[in-house]
Amino acid sequence: MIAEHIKELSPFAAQFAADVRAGLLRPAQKELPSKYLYDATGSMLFEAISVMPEYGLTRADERLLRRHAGDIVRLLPGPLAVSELGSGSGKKTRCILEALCGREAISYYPIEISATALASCERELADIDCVSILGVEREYLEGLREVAARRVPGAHLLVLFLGSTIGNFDAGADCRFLRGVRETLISGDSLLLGTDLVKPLDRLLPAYDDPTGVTAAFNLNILARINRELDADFNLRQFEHLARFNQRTSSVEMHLRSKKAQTVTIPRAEFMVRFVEGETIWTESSHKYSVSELSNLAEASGFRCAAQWIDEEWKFAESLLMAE
Ligand code: AVJ
Repeated sequence: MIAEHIKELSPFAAQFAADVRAGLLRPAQKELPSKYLYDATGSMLFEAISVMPEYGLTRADERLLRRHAGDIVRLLPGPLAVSELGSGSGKKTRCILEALCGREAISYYPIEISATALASCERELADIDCVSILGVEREYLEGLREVAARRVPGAHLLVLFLGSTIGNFDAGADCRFLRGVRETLISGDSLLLGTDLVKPLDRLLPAYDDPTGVTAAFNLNILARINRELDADFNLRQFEHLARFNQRTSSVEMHLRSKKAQTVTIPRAEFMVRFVEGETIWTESSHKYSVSELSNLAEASGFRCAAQWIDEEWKFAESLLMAE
């Protein structure tokens, strides 16, 4: 019986099952990897979050790139190829690509594990004349190595890592990841890094707990996904969304709190899990950086911060890091 459940799973589902099992059977704080928030439904809910009035992050990122695209590309001598970690909606990338188009034809390599996301980014940016889009369906670093291997001699690479996605890595993993990026680059290549900054809690918390409940839906969807893909019986009405700021790590944490004592069965991952009343599953951390922390991070990962732009309306930084 047990073996049968395993046999039916695709490699992706088997990994999902193993990760869910490991996270929910932890003896202390239960957790789920935040990357599983982004299935088709989760990605659409995130797009909805990004237009909520309380969530200033995406608009700040877009504003900075719209205002400073010209300044950014002026600091980067051509010829240049552009690669992006996570293809995003394409809206932010457009500013950079259009600014570059003024001077040269550009190859753009979005790197993304989701084929759907890649396809929609390609559709979104297809109308820009001087850009050829070459999607890479891989994990970030693996994809970047592939892009670097296709480098034309003499050309430099501009890597985009926008939206403060780096803030979702565990503490320390952000620096390790940037080192990994640096290792695929050569001197003179660059990384444009978008990061959300520390700000007062009365602005930060509503951004992760909007009154319309879109963020709650985004968070709860991870349980719905486990129900759909692993046949589990989570009763979503018996869990509630929780956002809190962890001062020690300077991160907004999202949790799902069990409203009562309950047991959930997850057949395709072959386990049952008990929750006591009030117990939480930690589903995401969103780190909020300080400016000095960013310069340390750049230096510790082998980059030099050549320029930085900060949005004053919603503290957010665009840092142009040069590979030394
Ligand atoms: C994907 C990094 C932009 O951490 O703010 C939004 C995801 N989570 N609301 C973030 C998210 C809850 C988000 N980023």
